[in-house]
Amino acid sequence: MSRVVRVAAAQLGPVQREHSRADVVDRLGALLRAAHADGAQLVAFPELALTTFFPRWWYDDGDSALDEWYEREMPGPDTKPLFDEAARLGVGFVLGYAELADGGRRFNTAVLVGPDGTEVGRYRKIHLPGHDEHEPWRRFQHLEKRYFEVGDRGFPTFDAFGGTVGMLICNDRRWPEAYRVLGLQGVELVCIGYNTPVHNPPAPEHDEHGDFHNHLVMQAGAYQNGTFVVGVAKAGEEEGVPMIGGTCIIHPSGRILAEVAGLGDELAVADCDLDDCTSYKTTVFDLRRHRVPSQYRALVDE
Ligand code: CDV
Repeated sequence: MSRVVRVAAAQLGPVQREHSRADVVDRLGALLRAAHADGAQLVAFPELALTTFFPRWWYDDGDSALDEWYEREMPGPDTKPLFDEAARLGVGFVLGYAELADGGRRFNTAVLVGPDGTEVGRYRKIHLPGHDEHEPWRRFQHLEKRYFEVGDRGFPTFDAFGGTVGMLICNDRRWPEAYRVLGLQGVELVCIGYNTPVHNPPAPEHDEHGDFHNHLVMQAGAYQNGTFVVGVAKAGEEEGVPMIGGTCIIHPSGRILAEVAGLGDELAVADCDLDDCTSYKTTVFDLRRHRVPSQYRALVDE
């Protein structure tokens, strides 16, 4: 039986502060319909897709304005139309959002939804970049360490779309361990949403390499674990902060199969034959045969 999954990486252009959830869900719906018209079975949306990237602003403790950026339920009243539309079309999707969970816990989350519109599983971001105190010297803040807890579910994989699917979120993509934990579970398709400013305040000397580093880490993660990788940006100038694009779909060879051209709402679509993972997983990256975990203690010792 063929294991070809037609995947659409659905890049979002900027979402400004004044844009409502309903505005954004309309845009996501339009991308979903365009992807379906192109034959896609799975549509991947970016990290924190429903709002502007709010960790760029400082909020005092207890400021209720912060809570407005989070979803208390998924789907909720604003996102239900997207779930309904996806189920009507029979298309699955991955959506990044800020999750306000039981007990007031806050996570940067991605949900995987099947073609029937029900949740397959979710992932809570583990590598939270930035800082947790106000740093006024920065042109903009990056307060993920303050506004989110480290994900508490590890790096799960899910049986879906005829294969083994995992998710990472933005900064996770720079860490080889994240892909490897998924690789050890036989992952065949990894969806990664991101919001990456062009300017990195602590290391402006990296700014000129932003697009290169984005593809470098995702292409390496794909090849070294014999998996497809779908990288999806929220791109363009958001609230005065330019963010990179580079949304793409990467083959287990590490080569880019499809890539968007611009920084707006745009699709990259590719047929991902999950059986293409096999020759990598059974030869050079046969992880069980060739890894030497007894020599890797430094990876997990504090
Ligand atoms: N949203 C992110 O995780 N962004 C980081 C930036 C801050 C470097 C990234 O790794 O792209």
